[in-house]
Amino acid sequence: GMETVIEHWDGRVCCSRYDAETGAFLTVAIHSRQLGPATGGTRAMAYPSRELAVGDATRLASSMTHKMAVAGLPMGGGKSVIALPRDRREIGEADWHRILVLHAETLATLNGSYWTGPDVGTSSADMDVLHGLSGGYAFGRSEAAGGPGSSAPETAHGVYVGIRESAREVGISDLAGRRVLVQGLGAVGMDVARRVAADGARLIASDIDPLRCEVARTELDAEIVAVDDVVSTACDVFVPCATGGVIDRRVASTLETRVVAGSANNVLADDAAADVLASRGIVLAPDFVINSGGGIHLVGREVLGWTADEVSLHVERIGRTLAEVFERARTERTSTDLAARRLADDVLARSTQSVAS
Ligand code: NAD
Ligand code: PPY
Repeated sequence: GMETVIEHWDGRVCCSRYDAETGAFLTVAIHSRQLGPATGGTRAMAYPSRELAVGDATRLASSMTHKMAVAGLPMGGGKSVIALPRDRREIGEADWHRILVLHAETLATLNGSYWTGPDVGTSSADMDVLHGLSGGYAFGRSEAAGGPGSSAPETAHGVYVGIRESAREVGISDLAGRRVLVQGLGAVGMDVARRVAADGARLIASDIDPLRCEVARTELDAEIVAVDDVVSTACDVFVPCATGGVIDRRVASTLETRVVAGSANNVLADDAAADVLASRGIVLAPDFVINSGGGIHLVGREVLGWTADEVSLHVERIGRTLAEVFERARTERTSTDLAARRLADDVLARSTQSVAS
């Protein structure tokens, strides 16, 4: 029921609307505006229930608050979820445009309290439409429309930097010959796969899309594993780049890896998973730290006026930040996940700009 799904919610506003014509159920969650206007992408996919869609929006929104705080960006956390009646690829052009019009209407209503961006199921082309129709409250427009383009390359850059730092934490200074398992060969995962393959890693990969697996097999010499076999496949570094909820306490207790470091938001399915990983000596790079490269790209370019080179330098700092998180986890004897949350909470507590919270 609803209670178990949104029990965690300690944010400011969560609003939803239903569109009978397309069957879409749209939710925007604003978790915090303490550090600045709330921001976070729009996710469009099918959900088993409205409750699970709202639960995803609220959980992802609070993760964005942590992400912005730890990355040192002057923004709060929010997220949009568009729960579709069927798979995104099966939604026609006209229906999809109508859905974007409705979402833009909500963005306009929120009047700058929340700025969206791309996420799973939405693209830079969609941001062009949302930006135009909402009055400008969308990051990540296409370069043709004057935006900074996809955030995926900088996300992948940050994940790669984070993989190197996390591996170092378990004594792996070189990825050559190491088994790196990439789950999800999308915009981020395929880019990360190319980077680790270039370092000489033994790539293992999985995707629900056989064509993407074929690309990784032929171009990167990847060994392909079935989607259902991913969490039981032994590796040195596990890189989840598909959707969230991959590691629950049971998976955490059996996962045969030394490091978990990928882009997927909310990769942990329950509260116990982080402690189980820590107790087994598996180093987890907290998702909202390691996947902040895309946010750094969007907010850096569009709010702070950074160049692509300045963005890249800030993304490199994810390595330092992770080292700080790992050190804190060691000294405070906590999971890395809790250590990163404490780091974010420290940033929020230090901020004096509390009027608009
Ligand atoms: P994407 O849609 O391009 O790629 C996701 C890939 O995962 C697809 O190829 C899909 O077929 C595959 N997939 C889905 N379910 C799977 C499963 N069960 N097993 C294996 N593969 C599966 O998305 P993306 O932009 O690459 O993002 C990947 C993840 O990283 C998402 O969780 C997203 O929220 C997160 N993330 C992305 C960014 C960004 O800038 N793109 C930033 C932060 C976080
Ligand atoms: C994410 O990082 O999960 C996002 O949703 C991408 C994003 C980041 C910052 C602003 C807008 C979208």
